[in-house]
Amino acid sequence: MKTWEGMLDGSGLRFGLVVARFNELVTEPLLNGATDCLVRHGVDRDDLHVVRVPGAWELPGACARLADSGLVDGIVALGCVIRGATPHFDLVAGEAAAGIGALNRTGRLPVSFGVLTTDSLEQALERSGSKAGNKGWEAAEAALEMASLYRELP
Ligand code: INI
Repeated sequence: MKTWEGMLDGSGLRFGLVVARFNELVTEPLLNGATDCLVRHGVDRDDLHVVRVPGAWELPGACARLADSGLVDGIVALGCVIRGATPHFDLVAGEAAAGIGALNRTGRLPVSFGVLTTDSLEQALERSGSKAGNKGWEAAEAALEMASLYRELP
């Protein structure tokens, strides 16, 4: 039996961190968590490319451009969509998830989903570095494992 799995060794791997400015109170800590994760796992800071976009709606397009650039081996998409009184949440969160999912499914390089979709700012803050951890860190770890896997997988 041959098992294929990625390792959490980032040496020699290059990553894109595509981050939405909307709700930056949340997305900046997500970016810090993702960066910290990658650097602690051996990724060289010079191999990190940060791309900022206005909101989660814009994440898929920027991730697609970065994937096509050849600059990176994996991408972490970071954003935060907080439910409001209108259907806007569903449209923005749905587009971000569908767009990032479609890009990830092509398999050319991994695109992990570090987009929080919450009912309140409090829930988002809990998931960006307080009592529920940091989902930016988790998304970066997933991108790292998958980039390592894709380096090996025929
Ligand atoms: N963008 C977000 O990233 N999070 C949100 O909660 C949000 N809400 O609620 O409106 C949001 N809207 C902006 C959107 O992502 C686009 O930037 C905008 O529609 C311009 O295309």
